[in-house]
Amino acid sequence: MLRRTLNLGILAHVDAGKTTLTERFLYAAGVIDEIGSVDKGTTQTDSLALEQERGITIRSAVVSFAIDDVTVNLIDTPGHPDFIAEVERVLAVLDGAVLVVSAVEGVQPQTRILMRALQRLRIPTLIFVNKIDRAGADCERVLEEVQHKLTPAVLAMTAVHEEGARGASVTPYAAAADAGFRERVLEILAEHDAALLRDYVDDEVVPPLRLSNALAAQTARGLVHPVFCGSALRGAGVNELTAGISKLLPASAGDGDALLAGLVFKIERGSASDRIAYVRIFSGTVGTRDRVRFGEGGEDKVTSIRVFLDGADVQRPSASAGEIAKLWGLTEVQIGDSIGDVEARRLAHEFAPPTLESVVVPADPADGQRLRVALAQLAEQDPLINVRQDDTRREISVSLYGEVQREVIEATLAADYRLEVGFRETTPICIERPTATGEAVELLNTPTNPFHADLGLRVEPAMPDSGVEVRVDVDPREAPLYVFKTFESFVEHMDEYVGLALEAGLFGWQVTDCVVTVTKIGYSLADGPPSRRGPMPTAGDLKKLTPVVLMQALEEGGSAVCEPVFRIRAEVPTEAIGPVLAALGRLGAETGAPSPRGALSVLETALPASGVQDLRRQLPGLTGGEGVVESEFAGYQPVTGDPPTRKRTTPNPLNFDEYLAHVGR
Ligand SMILES: Nc1nc2c(ncn2[C@@H]2O[C@H](COP(=O)(O)OP(=O)(O)OP(=O)(O)O)[C@@H](O)[C@H]2O)c(=O)[nH]1
Ligand SMILES: [Mg+2]
Repeated sequence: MLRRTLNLGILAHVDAGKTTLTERFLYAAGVIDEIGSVDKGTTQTDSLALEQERGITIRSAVVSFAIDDVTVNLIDTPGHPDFIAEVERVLAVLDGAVLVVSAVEGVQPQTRILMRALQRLRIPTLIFVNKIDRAGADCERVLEEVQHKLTPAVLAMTAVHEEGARGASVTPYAAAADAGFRERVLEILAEHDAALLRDYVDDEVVPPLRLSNALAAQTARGLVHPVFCGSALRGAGVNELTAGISKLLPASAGDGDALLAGLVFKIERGSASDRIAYVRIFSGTVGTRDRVRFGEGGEDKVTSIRVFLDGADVQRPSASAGEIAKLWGLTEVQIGDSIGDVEARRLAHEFAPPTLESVVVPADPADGQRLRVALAQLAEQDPLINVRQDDTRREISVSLYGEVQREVIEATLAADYRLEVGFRETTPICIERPTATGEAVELLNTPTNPFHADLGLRVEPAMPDSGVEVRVDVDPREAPLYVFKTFESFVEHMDEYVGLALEAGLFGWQVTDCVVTVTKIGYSLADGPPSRRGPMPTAGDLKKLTPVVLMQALEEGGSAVCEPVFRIRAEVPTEAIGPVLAALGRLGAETGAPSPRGALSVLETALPASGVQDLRRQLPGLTGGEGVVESEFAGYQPVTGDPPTRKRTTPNPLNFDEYLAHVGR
């Protein structure tokens, strides 16, 4: 029998039951004899000590089981918003997903964020409404919420009985026997299927097989989302969901004989501190002892390969298109690297970046070097922590999504590296946006330019969230093609140099939302006229000159420091509304009228990152522990008052002598 592979992500808000559901699948497939429990710390995928202690998933984990002729590589992801980077890294390797929603808590802000990403990437997604056994479960309400807040294109696949009780169960709807279900299926599928629509309108009888094929086809295209209900804890509805996964989600396609193309989505360190790369292979085959290319110019020999099979990973001589493999031997490989001869896919960038940072301080000042090594290793597994060190090498800081992630880093350093550390206060990561157009030119053979090249740059403000666009507006004949070979390569290099130079603006923050145009380029020649006579420049000359000109242009136009802001939604006991409103007022939030919902009132407003942290700290005291606050990143907005500055990791090019001493001539 030809085996197919389905790389399946399980995504949801925190505590929805992803890890419990994963255990259920493994049990149902006969991979484990006993179902592990998140609360006892005995599940397969929450294997880190820290995950077991805390009862939450921190890292994505791959585990495999079989449904008929399909090998499912299931990726259990964390639901806590502090670990969303883990989810982001797996999105590009999925063939399909199950989005879990709790039948009690319903659609959460995190659910919306995840569903939007799944839809943008057109990942075929089934929805599982879990915890139907818990008091307060209400699948009908949750289904309406899903339609209202996530997508109207949903189709309930199961009926629920004895909802809210331990004995809650489900039965699948059948198109053959259930006219009402058949009608609903036809109605939803006809929207994207002209032939079905015709038959529907003409009252033709549509055979059930044609309906189920059409449903699978539209699910595969992400046009419709079948919804299953059940209880991962008690096993109800899991068989129906399993059948849905095998019938409705498309197994991976790929040619094992084609050129090798893979993507590294996870890095782990083995027991011998060796680097293990998790690679989704899109085409071709990789074998042990093959020399493979990765990233930008890396190449190494694969020393060992393991693939996932029935709850374990097994050694194999090779791995092929469609599979996820663990590769040993690629010592310098990084998350996000392509593997092989062609690039098939890149990592997704679907979620907001971390908005907080904090300085990490070793308890023992003598541990500074060990801390740097340890954090560099953690950054291999999670590049978004973006370890920064200022040029005096005294302070080291990391980017963070939130307090839980900070605690996890602290605990990991203690457990895995025997490093006691403290964190300074977490502060928001701001950005800088140019406020007006600025231009600057440096000419060669002038006192302020030792770099053997002319360079002119213009910086213009652009729309918020537009990022950086680099344009080159010079005569191609003037570009130093003897350095860069082609004009395209020159443009690519300028793009890179501008990107590097924008890492720290006038106030030390990353500069973004602008258009940078190269307005002049020139270089010295050994036999040129006196004004142009001099040594030929190297790529390094332009790389070092770019920040000098760019900062001058930025200074001319000016920039505004903008802080991250969040939309928040607080649910508080109605009697506590007064103190909460007062606290929000002190934090500078403008709040509309609260909308009372019986004993609870809902407040919605926007707050800067620092305010969200303050509110989270104050809320338990203000509401007797009853208040909850949800926050969702909502972009950046100019700070009021004195703009905060960030310590640069390299000297400011506007302090020319210091800069020159740092980069060299
Ligand atoms: N009553 C009931 N409880 C459930 C069900 N599924 C999970 N739970 C419980 O919900 C809690 C969270 O379950 P997990 O499986 O850890 O949820 P998760 O989605 O993996 O959580 P994170 O990975 O931390 O985001 C645990 O206490 C589970 O026992 C269910 O179907 N019914
Ligand atoms: Mg989990």
